[in-house]
Amino acid sequence: MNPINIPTQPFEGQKPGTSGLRKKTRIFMESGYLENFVQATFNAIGGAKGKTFVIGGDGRYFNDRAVQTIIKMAAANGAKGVIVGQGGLLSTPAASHLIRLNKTDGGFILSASHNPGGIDEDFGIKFNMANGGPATETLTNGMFEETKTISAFSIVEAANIDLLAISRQSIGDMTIEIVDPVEDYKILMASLFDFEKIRSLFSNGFTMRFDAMHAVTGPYAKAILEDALGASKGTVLNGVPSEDFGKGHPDPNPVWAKELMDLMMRDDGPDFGAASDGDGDRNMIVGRNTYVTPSDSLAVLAANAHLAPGYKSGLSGIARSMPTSGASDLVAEKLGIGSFETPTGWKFFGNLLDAGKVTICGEESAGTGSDHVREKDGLWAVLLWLNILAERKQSVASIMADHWKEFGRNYYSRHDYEAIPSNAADRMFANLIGKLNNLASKKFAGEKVQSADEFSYHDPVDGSVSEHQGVRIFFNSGGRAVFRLSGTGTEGATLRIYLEQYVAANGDHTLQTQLALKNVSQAALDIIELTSFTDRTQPDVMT
Ligand code: VG1
Ligand code: CO
Repeated sequence: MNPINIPTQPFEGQKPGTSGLRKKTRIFMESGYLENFVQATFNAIGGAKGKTFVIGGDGRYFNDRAVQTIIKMAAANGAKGVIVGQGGLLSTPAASHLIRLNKTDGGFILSASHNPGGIDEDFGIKFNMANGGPATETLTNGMFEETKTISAFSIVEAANIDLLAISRQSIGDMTIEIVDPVEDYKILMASLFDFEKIRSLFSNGFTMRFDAMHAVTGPYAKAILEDALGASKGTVLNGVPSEDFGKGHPDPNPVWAKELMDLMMRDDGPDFGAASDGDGDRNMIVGRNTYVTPSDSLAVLAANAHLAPGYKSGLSGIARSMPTSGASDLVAEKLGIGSFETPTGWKFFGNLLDAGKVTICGEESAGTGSDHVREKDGLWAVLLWLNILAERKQSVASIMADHWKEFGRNYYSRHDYEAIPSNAADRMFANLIGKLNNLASKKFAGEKVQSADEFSYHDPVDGSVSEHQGVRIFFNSGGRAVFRLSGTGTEGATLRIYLEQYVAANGDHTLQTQLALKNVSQAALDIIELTSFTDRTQPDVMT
């Protein structure tokens, strides 16, 4: 069981500031690639000696082999123990919970989240820290530095571990605990929500469909929604995790969860629908004939959270990512609690949650969560919605209408332009940033610019500063356009344009979303000069 040190070379791929690595699966399968990331992580945290880690992933192609490799590397690096989800499976929020519950030194989560899976698609790995949250920028920068100088990685030669049996095994002195991926997470959910109330909602005929998109939440949703809460069998669609997610994108939005959307838009459709992404940290919420934007979902959850037992004493504050609409700010204002605007990415919420400044956080990309873990949590959001629906006994549509009547409506949409050549995207952004100071008072498509800036974040807890976090354009009309380049794509650059238009409480809340955003949308395209830098005229995905 002696560790062997295998020489390797500094490697490219890890970007500073990103909490993980996402690449084509075949790249991860090259000898030493995954190993380099894992060793760089061990080095950056000051070694693995005597430490414990959680390991699991979303079940995509190469998940099982990667789990075996990490176990053997942990053993070689002197780790004391690892906790592994049965079958190598763990959703991101469940991994976060296991890290916290067992007070481990961190965990490796294998997922490229919403990116498709398979030998010709994407694979990913991320490291979460002892608080259960994504590696902070300080640590990811450290990992990046390690990747530049790494010269060897350590691994033991040992037989593969049996990942299927709930058991305690060992390699040398390191223990390997194979645990049920769902059990502890289910107990946590039962401690936050009124399962009895939700059970009676279902027994009174309330209907639901949950689309697990062939990804990791299938087993969680079946155990919690169908088995514990009594939703009828068949409530969970696409509930068996598959290596290629049924060849789909496990991205919970109206485009990729079209089957569910079509069902929900029927007058005889279910009362409530939801979908989750590859690693289970994001959610889409939809009522009969009613799509709820993630930004609105965050606002509604925050405004009603006190109806669930886990939040009955109220919230300490609300945080949202910058591109997320201002709907949750209005709720925070009314509740008289703090609201925070952070850069895109869950890692920025960690300090606020640890410091007790916020209870609930969310992103426009359908990530919502609370201080129960340090990750966004798809099923948590679904259960909080169910708890609220069970208490208010109203349809999703009427809850939304009430909400807008009280707070006004933030019409919202995100337009994505995928696989733009990286150099064209870089030139387009350089041009945009170069002219930001001259935009105020100029008119585009009838929208007058009030102000424009590049967002930078000053963390109120540790004082760190994160710059270049996207461009914001505010219009006099109450509209806003935000531009960002995705950090999670694996092909060229993905431009995200986020569009928002506020209509006050006494205004018209019945407009079609894209129509309500027409002017802001055209103004955004004119400002970024999309057609002079690319050949694109239409977004690839609109959510
Ligand atoms: C996207 C989303 C962002 C989210 C990130 C990770 O990032 O926009 O809100 O935090 O994915 O989510 P980007 O850089 O491509 O816009 V997940 O579900 O991949 O852990
Ligand atoms: Co995800």
